[in-house]
This record gives sequence, structure tokens and C-alpha cells, in this order.
Amino acid sequence: MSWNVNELLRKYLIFGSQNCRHDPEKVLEEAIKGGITAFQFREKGLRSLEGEEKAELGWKLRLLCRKHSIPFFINDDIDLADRLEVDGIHVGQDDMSAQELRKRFPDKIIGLSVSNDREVEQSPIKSVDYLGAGPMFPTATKEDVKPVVGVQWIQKLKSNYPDLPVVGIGGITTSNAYQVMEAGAQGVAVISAVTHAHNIIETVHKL
Ligand code: TZP
Ligand code: MG
Repeated sequence: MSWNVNELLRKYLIFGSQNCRHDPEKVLEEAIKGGITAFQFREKGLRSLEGEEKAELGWKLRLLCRKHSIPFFINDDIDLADRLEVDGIHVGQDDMSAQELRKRFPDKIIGLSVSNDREVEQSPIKSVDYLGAGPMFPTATKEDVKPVVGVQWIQKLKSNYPDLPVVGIGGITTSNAYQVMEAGAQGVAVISAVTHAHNIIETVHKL
């Protein structure tokens, strides 16, 4: 399957079991019904699964995405990338370099998190397919979160790299997602707005 990166970023749901208040498979099913355009399995931090348990949940979520033609990303875990037959890999600043990833996975979509100008300048931008930029707004979801950059930073990124797809992340909700889109992002990446929603389908609709 070949994906259009600009389009898949529009409603990019990220989570691991640690983010879910209900069965993760149910959460993902509802979100798919609501219209997410991509999913990233990010099983990490407090109360997250490890080893085989992580791989087993990952495979269930992977199959759900395949069934509904939703691109499936793994966060960081290079060892699981092949096993889960991922469409893409998302890495942060402290993970395997995007250049090395590109060599190892020439056909997969590669995303990189950036949080400030220095990180962008030091990143091998040419090796990545999209940037995850943030945090856009304050968030309690990530433990080691960097200072808020705000939606204005999207405008700057898009004027410096007009052809590079950008998705905003961090503290995005149904009330502020439009600000990220108006700033020029291709989409919004969310965790808690969806995983903690009372009505997941309606929430995804509104993003
Ligand atoms: N990277 C930057 S902020 C963040 C990540 C993974 C957490 C986003 O979670 P939420 O609940 O959408 O603010
Ligand atoms: Mg990381």
C-alpha cells in the first residue's frame, strides 16, 4: 500500500494501553469509525506493557488498522517494526537517527518529533517524510515534555520547509485543533482528546 503523507496526517491518533480507560482495541475501533487517518502505537511510560504483551497488543491493533486501511506506525521500537509489519516509524530526538532509519527501512514512512528551531537545524530533514511539531499547547500526557512552542511555530516551519508535511501535537482538543490547521499544519496528532473522550466517534469527527 502506498500512502499520501499529507492526507494521512489529518487526524493522527496516537496511544498505548497506558493512555486508555477502556479496552485499547475498542478505543481504536471507535476512533476508526470516527474517521482517524493514521494510528501510532506508542506503548511507553508509566503502566505500559513490555515484551511479548506489548507485541501482542501491537499486533491486534495492527490488524485492526489493516482491516480498515489505516496506516499503522510504531513509536521508536525498531525491533517491532518488522514484526508488526508497520507502514511507518516515528522517532524522537533521542532515538535512532532518521538517516540510519532510512537506510534500514527504505520503504517505510519516517516521522520525526521536533520541539524547537535548534532540533530542526540539527535534524536530517531530507531523510524524513514528516515532522511532528510540538507541544502546541500544554499537555499532561507526556512525562518529559518540552516547552510549549505554540501554533505560530507551525507557520514558521511551513515557510522554511513548504514541501515538508507537518503535524501538530500536544494538548490538541476539539476546541483548539482549528488553530493548528489554520497555522498551516497538514493535521493534528492527539492522544488524550480521543482516548479520554466520552464519545470517541463524535470527538474524532470534530477534530
Ligand atoms: N509528544 C509531544 S506532546 C505529546 C507527545 C507524544 C503528548 C500528546 O498527548 P495529548 O494528550 O494529545 O496532549
Ligand atoms: Mg522516542
